[in-house]
Amino acid sequence: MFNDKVVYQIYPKSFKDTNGNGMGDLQGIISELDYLENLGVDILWLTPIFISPQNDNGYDVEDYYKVDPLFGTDEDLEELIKKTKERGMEIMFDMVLNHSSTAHPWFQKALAGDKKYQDYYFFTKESVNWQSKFGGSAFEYVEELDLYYLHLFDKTQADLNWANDEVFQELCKIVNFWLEKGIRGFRFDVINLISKPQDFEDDLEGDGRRFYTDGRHAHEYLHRLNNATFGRYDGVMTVGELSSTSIEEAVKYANPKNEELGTIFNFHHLKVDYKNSDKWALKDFDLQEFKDIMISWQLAMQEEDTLMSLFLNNHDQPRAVSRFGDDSYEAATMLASCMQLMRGVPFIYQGEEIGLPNAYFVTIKDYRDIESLNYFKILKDTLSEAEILKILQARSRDNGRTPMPWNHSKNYGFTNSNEPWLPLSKSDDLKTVEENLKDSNSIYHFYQKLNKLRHEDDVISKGSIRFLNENHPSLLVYIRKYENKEYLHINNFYKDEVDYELINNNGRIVLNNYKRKSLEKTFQLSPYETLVIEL
Ligand code: TEU
Repeated sequence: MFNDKVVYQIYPKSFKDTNGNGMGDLQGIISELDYLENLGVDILWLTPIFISPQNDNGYDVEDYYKVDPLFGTDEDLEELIKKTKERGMEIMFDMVLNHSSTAHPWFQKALAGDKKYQDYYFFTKESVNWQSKFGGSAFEYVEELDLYYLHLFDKTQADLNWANDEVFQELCKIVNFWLEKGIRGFRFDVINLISKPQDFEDDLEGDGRRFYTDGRHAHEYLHRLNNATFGRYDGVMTVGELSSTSIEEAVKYANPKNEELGTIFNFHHLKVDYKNSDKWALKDFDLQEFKDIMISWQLAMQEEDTLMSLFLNNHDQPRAVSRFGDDSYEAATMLASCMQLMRGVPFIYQGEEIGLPNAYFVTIKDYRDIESLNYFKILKDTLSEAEILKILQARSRDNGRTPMPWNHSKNYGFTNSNEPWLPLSKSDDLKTVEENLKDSNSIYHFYQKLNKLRHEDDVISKGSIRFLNENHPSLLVYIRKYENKEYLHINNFYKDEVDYELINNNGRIVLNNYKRKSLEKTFQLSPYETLVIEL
């Protein structure tokens, strides 16, 4: 089980540039292994570093066996794996097996008319009305073939046909290749979308997702993948990214008895600021909805003895500290404490540990993300440019992708190049890594404490969870318990102070983001305060 481990997600492009091309690279990661080790993380998840046209920043893979020269060489990767292991950490790879780039030789052969390779994908005579997740139709017409092919994401990301056993064997070969190279973790991209019907029909109720989300054979494919690859090794941590799934399905993917995945990512709790479920319509976040989702997922996972991942940030999300907080130390630490100390496996996304805020870009020229650029065009039909820019400021995936600010030298020490691939955050509140390391009360040092608790305290790693004050308008409160030790965990999600009454005030303060030294039976929680008490 991985309940005492912490995963740190690296977005290599934005981590640290050492070769001056304006993009982070593997040597940049190697140069900061001390930083990561001192933070106290166990597994480093790297978003895809394979050869790719980079239309979707590496989630469009052209060669699953080779490092993209943008990030360095195969030797750099070997050095990284070796040096990571020397520090007692492991590398987790991001496997994009639902689709390949259209630049992949398989797809190129399919385009050239080779029937064998057309069966690697979904080529059809007619298209149906399914929508791509990045906007527009999910089918692209190929004139030379007079056929359409399916792409649930960008048109350069063609969906692979897992029902074809040759495809399945090729995918197993890739995973086994990396296991032999020493990779001991895998994050499987949109892995609940791998089973599609063989005949497509129009979706008269929605965008098509009900036909391919958690499809008929998804569990079976994953079970077979597990048994043919990572399940043959000890200690491989896996996490499956699940798109639009349900609790019932998620619990099955993560149940160790089913031999599918170690843990899962679901996103329900990160849609509580979507107006009518529309990502591109702004709304303040709804704490009650957030709580209801967290409570039901935590309890369902606990009931089946399965693990969920604990996260508010990743490379597809705006920064939680800006989204659910006010970019302050208090908000960053409360959000971290509230999430990370629940039951499951915590994931930290690069920059989160220094409270890195959103990008705050004011012009479309600063954006690079394919989804943001597509929606900029799509939304123009109904909204003014100023309105769209406001939406992108809140919702663009580039908010989470701005480069790491290491120090106050040129480009915050991220690159020597005059042109970082994506501008750095324009926030005035930004604190660099250097500033965080110097200040013993920084967000970084708070994350260190959280990681230590995860590693050393059985209540956090093994304890059960139950929730209190479930309908309180501003607090999220829970109890973790292991054997006869109990922690009460109180989190104030807003700026207003809140009264709270304890049953007794004899408890010990385990963690707090203010300088609270003692407890009173009735007291006031400060703005964004987090408080953990051993009862
Ligand atoms: O994301 C899958 C996914 O559906 C989303 O998180 C998506 O980016 C969001 O819903 C758009 O609003 C994964 C990767 O994490 C993402 O970076 C890739 O772009 C995507 O798969 C395709 O490989």
